[in-house]
Amino acid sequence: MNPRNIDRRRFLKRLGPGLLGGAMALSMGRYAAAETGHDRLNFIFFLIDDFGWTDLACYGSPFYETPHMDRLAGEGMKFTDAYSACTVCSPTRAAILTGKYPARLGITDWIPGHNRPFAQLRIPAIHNQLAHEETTIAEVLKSKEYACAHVGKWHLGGDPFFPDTQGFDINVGGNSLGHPPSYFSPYKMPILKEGPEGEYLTDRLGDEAVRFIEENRNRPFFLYFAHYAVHNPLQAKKELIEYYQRKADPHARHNNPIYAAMIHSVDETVGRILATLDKLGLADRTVIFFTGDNGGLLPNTSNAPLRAGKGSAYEGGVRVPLLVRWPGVTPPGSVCAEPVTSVDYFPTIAQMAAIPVPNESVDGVSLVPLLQDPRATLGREAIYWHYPHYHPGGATPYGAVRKGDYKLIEFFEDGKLELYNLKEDVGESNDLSQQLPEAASALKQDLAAWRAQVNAQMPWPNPDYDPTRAGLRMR
Ligand SMILES: [Ca+2]
Repeated sequence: MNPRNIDRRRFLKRLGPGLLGGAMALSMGRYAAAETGHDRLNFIFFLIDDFGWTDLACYGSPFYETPHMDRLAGEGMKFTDAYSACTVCSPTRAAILTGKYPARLGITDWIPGHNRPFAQLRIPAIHNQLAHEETTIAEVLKSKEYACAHVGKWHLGGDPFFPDTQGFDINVGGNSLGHPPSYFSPYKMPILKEGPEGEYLTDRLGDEAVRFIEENRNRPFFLYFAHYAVHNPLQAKKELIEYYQRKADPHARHNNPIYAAMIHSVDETVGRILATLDKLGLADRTVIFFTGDNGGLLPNTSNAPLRAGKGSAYEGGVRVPLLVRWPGVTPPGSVCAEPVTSVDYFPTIAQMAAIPVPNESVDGVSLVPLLQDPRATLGREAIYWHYPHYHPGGATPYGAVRKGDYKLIEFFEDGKLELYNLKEDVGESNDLSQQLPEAASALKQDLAAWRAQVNAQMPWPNPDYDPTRAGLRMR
């Protein structure tokens, strides 16, 4: 049988029972079609770059001020165990848009990645763009007359692989770059029209996002709002930096005033969008997702109590905040501890929109049951990572699996295994692989079976390996 048919059947099976059942009944019953002439859900997806797990007040930061993000948590659901599909940018973005694991897509490092020619392992080549053949959630929504906007960072290929070739009607600022040359105009970025000199990029993207909502208030829309912030370079508005300088304690876990000011500006855009939805009467039928593409970058922030940060195999590299507000469905102020990951958004949004999906395989599962009841479980066996690359953040080529409370990391250079019980040891300080060798071995087998299933590319021994030059980086 054609494997695509199997994938399609699997997808439809997952989508099936809830499609016209509980989720839609719940959502459709709570609001009237009203004066706007349609009663379909809108979707806003905030993706904050390099945004750490504790970079919000509602996730425990005593320093960063995030009242609007906290409002989302208070009115919606907060996930404690949400993950990015990768420890760096591009793979996670590809996973969000397609519902497929980065390993399946062949986009396992940031585009265009980098190489260490004398390292112990040779790393596989990655695709330098998201292939046009892949179906994005924007294309799925566009097929049902949604207006789709991409605002912010794309990082999934240059021309001709821009967002307007992947289902987005509008593309503001999305190009091949992983970060802006400058957060202040002139930005000198492809695709983005310059603003007045000194305009701040985060504010500008907020303006563009608000305008898109206002212009599309009378039709269903999907706004994918992928902030460039809070990625390097650290640049923020002077008055905000000064504000945070006054309250910074150099010995505290979070203490960088520029980084705090960048978060502050992002939070203001969240506030402006919430206010716009309220003003236009759209809040009740607009679902908001808010998450990050990988862990916080050290030392810009600290992800403590998690270990390490962006570019590492540990939780600090991949555990991210996730807030979802689905009015009338997500219980206000609810907290969900089920592990979820980037590939889940595609099937979630498809189910919420009651849209039949195209003939594609999807690795994620719909989060709708959790959004209805945070104590529900997805019944999923495990979630996986595959990063056959080196990273300045500390990662050497590795794979990882989380199953229940346990996480196994397999380091490909020497085959070393590390096993952690995240429920008891969220900081991954107590490696249980020697104490629980059978559990470690079983998870290692799960990981290998998954790699085979997604055709994961493995690194291989490097004939030019030279320990004295192993850390040398080249494109
Ligand atoms: Ca990133």
